[in-house]
Amino acid sequence: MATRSPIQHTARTQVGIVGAGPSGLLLSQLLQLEGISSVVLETRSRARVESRVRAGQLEPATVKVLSQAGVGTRLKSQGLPQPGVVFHYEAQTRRLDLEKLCGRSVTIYGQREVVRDLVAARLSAGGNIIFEASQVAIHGLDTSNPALSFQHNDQNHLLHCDFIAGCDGYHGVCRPAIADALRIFECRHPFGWLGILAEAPPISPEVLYSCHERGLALFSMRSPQISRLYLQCASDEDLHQWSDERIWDELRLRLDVRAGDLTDGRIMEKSVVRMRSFVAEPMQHGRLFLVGDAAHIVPPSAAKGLNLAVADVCSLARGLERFYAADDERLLRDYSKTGLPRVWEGQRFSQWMTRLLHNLGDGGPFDRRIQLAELDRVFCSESAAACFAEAYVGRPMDAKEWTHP
Ligand code: RFL
Repeated sequence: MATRSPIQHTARTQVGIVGAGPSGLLLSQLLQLEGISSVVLETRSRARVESRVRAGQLEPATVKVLSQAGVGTRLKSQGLPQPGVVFHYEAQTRRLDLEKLCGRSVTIYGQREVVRDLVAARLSAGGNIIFEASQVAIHGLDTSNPALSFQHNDQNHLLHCDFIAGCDGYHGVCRPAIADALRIFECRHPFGWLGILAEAPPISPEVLYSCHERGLALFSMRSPQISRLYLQCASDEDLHQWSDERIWDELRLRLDVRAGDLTDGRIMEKSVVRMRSFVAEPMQHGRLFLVGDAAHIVPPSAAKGLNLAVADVCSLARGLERFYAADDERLLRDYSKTGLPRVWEGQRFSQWMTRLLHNLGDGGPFDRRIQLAELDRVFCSESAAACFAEAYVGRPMDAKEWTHP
């Protein structure tokens, strides 16, 4: 065992979960509904986990799973249904009616709220989430009795498990622990997103993508008072170069709105994220399963990351339920094989949206004309629009995959 000082506490659970992001918390919640025990180890504090601003757009399948998991009450009352999506390019504003095109639509509900709902549900059900756990390390993955060691409150702990779920995101420890068994597929994009969360009334009731020659701008509303806005920027953009005034001016320019239409309210959060496309194959090794961002990252252009993570969670929860209920290992054995086609479809569409909406830099006017032709095609061909809507809204739920039908 690689711990430096003697273990002071040992415990046992069926599934050890690393990471209390949406993946780890939802997995723990679904497992509890099946009577399977778990412990969640999280490196950050509860306050930090509950305050991270990230995703906002949930596919109908994700909304359904969260409701089935018992965390749908606030989502139902505060989630903002998005029956359509709006594109602005070359001084035209065009809307796609998602409901009409594919009979389903997406919902805006912040990831922060999803996490808060899940933490509250876990804790009120007596769930064990250990926040501020440090030095998390994995042991015995190739045995039937793997373990997680960690430090908490200056004490060394060892948690024996049947299985380990690596829900610790892109920068976590689980994927590196099996690096030798993985093949990595990666694509870095030469730009990032500068995102703000601001007290500003909506300029559109629906998500609005502006495909501007200066780069993408994206508007979405989080509530009637709060907006989430993004600007394409350099991948290593220096936030200090962006005063609030400069951000609002650039947003107005790219969104093509007048000063009075987009009011520059208080900016509550400001950050730059890099665009990354990444897949680790296979998504499992021995008794470790990689889930969500630990296994794959998509650029946020098509709002797929959290939705893909939820689909992984459901498929793993179902596999674990079959294992414990019927001693049937087949779903667990096939976790990666069944998940990867879904992941690559998410990558395909996210890549397409990324290339469609950003200033690609080196492509010049030729690439721009291709983008405009692609956009026109979506609006001029009903089958292209339907195809877009289906990919954007996500596939309908396959009942076999969810733990709790
Ligand atoms: P997370 O959310 O990164 O959570 C991982 C958790 O693991 C903890 N951790 C550790 N814990 C213990 N020991 C360690 N060694 C650890 N290392 C890390 C971390 O502290 C953290 O709490 O991964 P998870 O749960 O898989 O969730 C994935 C989603 O967060 C992500 O896919 C989405 O945010 C992506 N995304 C979007 N997805 C959507 O479906 N719809 C959207 O609208 C959407 N918008 C976005 C997005 C991502 C964005 N950024 C920040 C890239 C918009 C943006 C700007």
